[in-house]
Amino acid sequence: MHDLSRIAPLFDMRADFVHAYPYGSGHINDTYCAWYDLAGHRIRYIHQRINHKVFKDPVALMRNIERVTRHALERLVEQGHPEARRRTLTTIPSVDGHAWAIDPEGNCWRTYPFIERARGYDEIQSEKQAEEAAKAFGEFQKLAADLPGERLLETIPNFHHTPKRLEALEQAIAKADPQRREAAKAEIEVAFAREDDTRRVTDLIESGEVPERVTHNDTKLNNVLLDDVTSEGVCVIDLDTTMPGSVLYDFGDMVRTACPTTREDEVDVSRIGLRLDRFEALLRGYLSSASSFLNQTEVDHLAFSGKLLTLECGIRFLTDFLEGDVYFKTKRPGHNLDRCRAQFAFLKAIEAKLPQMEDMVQTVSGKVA
Ligand code: ADP
Ligand code: GN1
Ligand code: MG
Repeated sequence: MHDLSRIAPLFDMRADFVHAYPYGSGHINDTYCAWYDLAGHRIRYIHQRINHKVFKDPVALMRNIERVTRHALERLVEQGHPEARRRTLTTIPSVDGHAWAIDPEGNCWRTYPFIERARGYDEIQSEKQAEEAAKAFGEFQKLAADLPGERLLETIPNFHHTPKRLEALEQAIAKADPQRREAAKAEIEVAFAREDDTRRVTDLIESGEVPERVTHNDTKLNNVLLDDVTSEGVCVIDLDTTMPGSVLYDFGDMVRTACPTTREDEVDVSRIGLRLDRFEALLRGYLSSASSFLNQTEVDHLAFSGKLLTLECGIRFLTDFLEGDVYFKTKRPGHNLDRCRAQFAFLKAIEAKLPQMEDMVQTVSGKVA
């Protein structure tokens, strides 16, 4: 917990700090909602400490974010969007004119206007939400596609290189505390039994069949804010991993987070299933905004991408459990192992329904084309 009254003066807020409290359920950064007084009116902002253990160069990361958010705002204004500033993150400058500020302890902070009348969901509630979220992520990719200038910095190299994630698991197993290794025996087997799957998309990228594009790379459902009234995707947030990637990583993570019947860390794995209606809704939403730029190989791997990203995320939770919970924020002992078990239960649910998912891709993409 940080003292936000010491962070507020680092930014050009033009309003008086009132109070702040930890906000949201992200696993990486320290996020605070901060209320300010502006001539008797209360307005709120998001102050965020960037996790510099995860993101080694926060200032370079902020340069990526500045480029992406400026470009998005320019496009929205050009299109005459009535709510342009609610449709993209915009950064509030620091007192010395940067999109970030460094506190006396060396932490890197940023500030965003709070997007009102919208929220992100840890657990999906309706088909409509799936459709709107996927449409918004597709629109984000479309917008990022014509980002001018040099290639974006890779804020985490090989972030979705699944074979390398499996290698990292292998190394973690070798170094792990024996009790943890024993507790995770069954999950380790699940991961290594799917070694071939881990290579499928990286092989397609290497052969050029799947192109590199600017993608979000962390498209979990709570990283898009949906309008409180209409459920429309208002604003894509959490842009730390927006960098060169594959659309399959983005679509796959939507499947991982919008199609299970439970939360990401459900302990009762017997409750974990796959909602095909939600998968179909994701396809409808995503293809409505992305079909104009996807190639056939990308479309043909949309169902598989859900399996891949679920496997990869399970591997990452498992690795973190074996390494002693050093990456993802956890709320209880064994939390990362629970998350891994939930991912692997969902993985099996996908495997059981993959042929139906493949059929849906062909039907929905045929209708959209
Ligand atoms: P993390 O990388 O830790 O997931 P996020 O950037 O996703 O951090 O922020 C954590 C949570 O804070 C989000 O899930 C969302 O609920 C909330 N949040 C972040 N930015 C905003 C914003 N500009 N307006 C409203 N809520 C926000
Ligand atoms: C993290 O930052 P957040 O909570 O939106 C992670 C994602 C994982 C996700 C699992 C930078 O996302 O890659 O899929 O947790 N982000 C980073 O819930 O590692
Ligand atoms: Mg997040």
